[in-house]
Amino acid sequence: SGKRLRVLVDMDGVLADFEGGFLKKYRARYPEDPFITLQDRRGFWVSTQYGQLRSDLCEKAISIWESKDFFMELEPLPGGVEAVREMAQMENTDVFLCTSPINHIQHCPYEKYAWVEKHFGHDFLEQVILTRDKTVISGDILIDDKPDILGVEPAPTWEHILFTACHNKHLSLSPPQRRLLSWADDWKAILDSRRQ
Ligand code: DGP
Repeated sequence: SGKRLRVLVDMDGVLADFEGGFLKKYRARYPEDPFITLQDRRGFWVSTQYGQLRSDLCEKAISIWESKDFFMELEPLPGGVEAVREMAQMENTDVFLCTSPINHIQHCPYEKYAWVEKHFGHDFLEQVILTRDKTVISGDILIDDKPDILGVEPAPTWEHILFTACHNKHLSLSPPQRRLLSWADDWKAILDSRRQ
């Protein structure tokens, strides 16, 4: 029990169901158009795969997450809010929510804060970090569903733990990269493995 452990937790795809929320609203808005089931999702960028399905679907996909209330109304993923609350209560442990807002700034940044206030309470707003470059944020662990987290810092301080999502579950990781399969998986053991 030496220094404090700092854990960075991503929001979309880790705490908030971006993929499920997207598909539901896409199908409601474009009922005549083809869609990609969550089982068939591949690659982090939703708009890329929709654009490959049919070129006009790229911008239709983008229109969904650029809409008002999209981020605010995302459902929590199972066990995530509870796990982060518990993590934040642990001794010698600091938790921050580290998330990249989309570049369409109208709704997303506000709604990400509002989502945190709704599900964690007002005080937890202190823990929010909005950044487009997670490599410049220091921490011991980053739990994130994006396979490649790149930025200007070539040697980030954190170990990236890949949180399993529909789009990354088929990827084979190059060792020593580790996964958290879900919030039912042993996240406490991963934290303990990084404690001094
Ligand atoms: P993060 O999960 O913090 O790395 O943020 C990435 C954001 O990008 C998240 O809100 C999901 C969103 N996203 C997913 N697919 C696409 C896409 O094809 N284009 C854009 N611009 N954003 C996407």
